[in-house]
Amino acid sequence: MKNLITKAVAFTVLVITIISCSCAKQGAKEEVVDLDLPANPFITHLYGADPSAHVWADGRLYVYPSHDNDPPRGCDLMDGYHVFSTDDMVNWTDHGEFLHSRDVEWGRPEGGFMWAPDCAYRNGKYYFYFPHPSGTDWNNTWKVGIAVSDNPTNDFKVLGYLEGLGDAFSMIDPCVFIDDDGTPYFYYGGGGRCIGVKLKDNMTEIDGEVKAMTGLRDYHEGPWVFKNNGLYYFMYADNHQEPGVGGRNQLRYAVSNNPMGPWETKGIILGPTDCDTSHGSVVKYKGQWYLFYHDCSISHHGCLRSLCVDKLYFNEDGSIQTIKYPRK
Ligand code: FUB
Repeated sequence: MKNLITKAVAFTVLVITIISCSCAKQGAKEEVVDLDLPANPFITHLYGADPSAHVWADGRLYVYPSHDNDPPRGCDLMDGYHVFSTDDMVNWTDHGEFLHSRDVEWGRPEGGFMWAPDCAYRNGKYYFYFPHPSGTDWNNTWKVGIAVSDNPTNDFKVLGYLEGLGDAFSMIDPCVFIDDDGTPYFYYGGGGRCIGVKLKDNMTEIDGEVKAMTGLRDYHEGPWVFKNNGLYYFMYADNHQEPGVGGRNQLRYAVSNNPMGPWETKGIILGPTDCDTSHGSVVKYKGQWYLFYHDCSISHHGCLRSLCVDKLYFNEDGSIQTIKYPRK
């Protein structure tokens, strides 16, 4: 009898556990922390552009922008990457300069031209991808350098550059996207041309043939790939040269069921700002999506740009609401 009661109790506990686990799964709703945003621009002590934002395992949000040096000479003198981090969007830490063109052995002798970067985490290491020319003839000699570190903010050592990418003319603005199954993808390109390719697990070699990204209406530069609800999103800067609408770049997006496209152009995430260029990233932090981008509202100069952030919202059908610029 005692044995029977023990078995009945054990069975009941098992059933309750199964039911409660399945309810927890079905009802699992991601908590959204509604953080206050800082005033834009949120970094005011130095100029920066092209922010790539990532959330790393320590729960902080990190932003890797390019650095506009003052005084500028076009975008030629951009150099000395800094990384910034926060855990509340308002208080930002500048972790200081962590990479300069003088650290790049294969780089152009005159330095500068450290343009829009990205960073990725894999197997305990942080990989920093930066476009930099290898010759004086800068726009024909772009390479994507790779630096690696055991931590996200400093000690980056330049390993070399990604080989096998093909024609270098105007090929800038690297972006690395790691899919849910762990496959890393690499995208880059300016001047109207963008390519994508898988990366090997070592994050320093391409895995297969590069492929042109197609279906991107009016693509100019600045790719950024992310995923929401199983759909891949490709954000980029357009040329915005349609007659009668200006010339300042906008951030457009396209979607696909495959991280290598073909892409279907959708809408505009950010219309023209006060800057000719536009370049940014989309990231989810504490359950809320954000757009990081740049404008020129401090300097009113196109090569002295400043970092901005706004909340980004999806509609029920997966489309993205256009952000109001400037935020009031
Ligand atoms: O910041 C230098 C270049 O300007 C970037 O590589 C482009 O995306 C544009 O923002």
